[in-house]
Amino acid sequence: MKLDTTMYFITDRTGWDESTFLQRVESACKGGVTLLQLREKECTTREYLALAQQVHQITRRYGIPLLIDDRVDVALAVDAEGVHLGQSDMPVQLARRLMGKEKIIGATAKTVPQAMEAYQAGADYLGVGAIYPTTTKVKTVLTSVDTLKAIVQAVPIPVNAIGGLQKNNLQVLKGSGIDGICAVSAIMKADDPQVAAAELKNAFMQLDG
Ligand code: TZP
Ligand code: MG
Repeated sequence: MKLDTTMYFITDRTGWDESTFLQRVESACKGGVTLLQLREKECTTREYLALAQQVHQITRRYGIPLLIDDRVDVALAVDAEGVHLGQSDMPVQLARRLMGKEKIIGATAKTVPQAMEAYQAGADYLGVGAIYPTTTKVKTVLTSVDTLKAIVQAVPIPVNAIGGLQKNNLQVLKGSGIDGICAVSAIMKADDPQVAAAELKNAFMQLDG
């Protein structure tokens, strides 16, 4: 499946029962999500596998690549399209060796050196942030838009911004050269994930670079 990071949706099932969660994931897919990451920390490996399989059934129907946060084993077990690795997760080079050339491997980078290292190790795209504080439980520090721009200049792979992004606060990203945006809450907590995903994607595309 082709990598298009324009509207990258990352899950957080906190507060939703399983069937509502899956309905919301499907709704987001209908809204034009181009890449989806399953990112669930509070479950056993057995539960994570079952959830990943169910989410994969949905994403396959919409032709959207599914990436698994952190867990190369889960990604391989459900034949997901790839994995996303943070700075404390498995090194990109090792994951590439385990997953092969065809799988998508994304990495988190907060500095230019981290970005260059991830690219050289074989990452296919980078997530950079947090641009704004996040309301999720994710522990992260802010990354400036200047650093984001420097990362875009430093690597030839797609770069996405992440962290607190909403349809009405994307202006700071104008001219940054990023390829897309990542969002959890703007979609996951929206009244209607389909509308939210479509509006967020549209707001990003309107930025015009
Ligand atoms: N990494 C940096 S911020 C973040 C992650 C995984 C969470 C982003 O969530 P939200 O709700 O879009 O701020
Ligand atoms: Mg991680």
